[in-house]
Amino acid sequence: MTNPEKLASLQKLAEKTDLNDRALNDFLAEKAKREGGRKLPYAGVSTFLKAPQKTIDDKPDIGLFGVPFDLAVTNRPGTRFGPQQVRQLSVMAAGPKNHATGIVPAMLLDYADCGDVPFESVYDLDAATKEIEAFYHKVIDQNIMPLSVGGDHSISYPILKAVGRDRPVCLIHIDAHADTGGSFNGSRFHHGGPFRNAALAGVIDPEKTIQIGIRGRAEPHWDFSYDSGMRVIHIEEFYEMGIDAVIAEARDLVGDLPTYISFDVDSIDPAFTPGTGTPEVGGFIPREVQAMIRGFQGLNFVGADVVEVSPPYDQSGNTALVASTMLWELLCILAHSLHSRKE
Ligand SMILES: [Mn+2]
Repeated sequence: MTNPEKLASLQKLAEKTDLNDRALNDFLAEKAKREGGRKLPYAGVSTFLKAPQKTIDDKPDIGLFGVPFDLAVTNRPGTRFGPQQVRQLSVMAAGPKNHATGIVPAMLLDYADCGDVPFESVYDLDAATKEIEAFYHKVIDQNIMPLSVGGDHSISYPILKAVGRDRPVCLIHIDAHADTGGSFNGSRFHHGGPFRNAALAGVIDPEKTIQIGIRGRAEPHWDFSYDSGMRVIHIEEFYEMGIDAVIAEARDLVGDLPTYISFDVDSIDPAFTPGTGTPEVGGFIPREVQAMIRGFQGLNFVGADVVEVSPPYDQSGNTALVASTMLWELLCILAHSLHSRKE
C-alpha cells in the first residue's frame, strides 16, 4: 500500500481545478462565462475548428472558408463535400492549445468560420473559377487572411489571384503532384494546373516556390515546374535530405517575403488519407506534415489552404480528421504570423 502521507498529499493536489497554464485557464474561464458554459463537442452547428460563425463584413483577422467544388477533377469527384465533412470532423482537432508550439490562436487574434464560397455557375468551370476569384477579392478588400478548405486543387488559382493581386507571393506547396500541368481535355482550370496558372498570372513567383512530396505517374506533366525555376522536392529526396534540411531550405527560399501555403491531403500516404481524388501510394505520414508546418512558424504568411478531401472515398472519416489536424496546424502558424506583424 502507498505511504499514507504520500497518498494524502496526492489527494490534496487533486483538489486543484485550475490549469497550471494560468493564462489559458483565465482565457477559457472567461470564454465559458461569455458563452454560458462549455460547448458540447457533438452538439450544435458544425464549424471549422469549432470557430464562431461570422461573415466577411465582421472582418475577423483570419477567415476560414469552405470551397465546395469538384468541377475541375481529372478523375474522381467528391471534393464538393469536403468542407462539410471537415467541419464535422474538425471538432476533434480544434485546440485550444498547440501542445508542441504552445500557440493558442484564439488568444492571439480573432478567427471565424465565414461559411462557403457561394456559387451561381455550378455547371460552368470557367465561370465558377471567376466567381471564386471575385469572392476572395472581397475577402482581401476586408483585410481578412484567408484559410480555405476545398474543394479540388483548382481553387488555389482563383484564391491566389486575389491574394497575390498587388505583388506575386512565395508558395510552399505540399502535395504528391506539382499541379503545373497545361491544358487538359480542353481546359486549363483543372486541379492539375493551378500553380502554372498562378505563375502565368503573375500572382506567385515561380522562383520562390517550393513543392514538397512530389511523386507518381503524373511526373511527365510537371515540366513547367522545372522550366520556370520552381524547387521540386520529390518524396525520395525528402527522405534523403531529412525533414530539418527541407524546412531550412524552404525558409531560406522565401525569407521574410509574403508566403502562401497550400496543402493537398494526397501528399500524405493513402493509408492515412484514402478519401481523395488521386491517391498516390508512398507518401508522408501525418506527423511529418505536422512537423513541417510547425517548422514554417515565423514566416510571413498571407494565407493557406487545405484541399482534395473527398468524403465519398473516406469511409472511416480519417482523411477529414487528418485534413482538420493540418488545418489546425496552419491556423496556429497563420495566427502567430499575423499577430507578430501587428505587434
Ligand atoms: Mn494537388
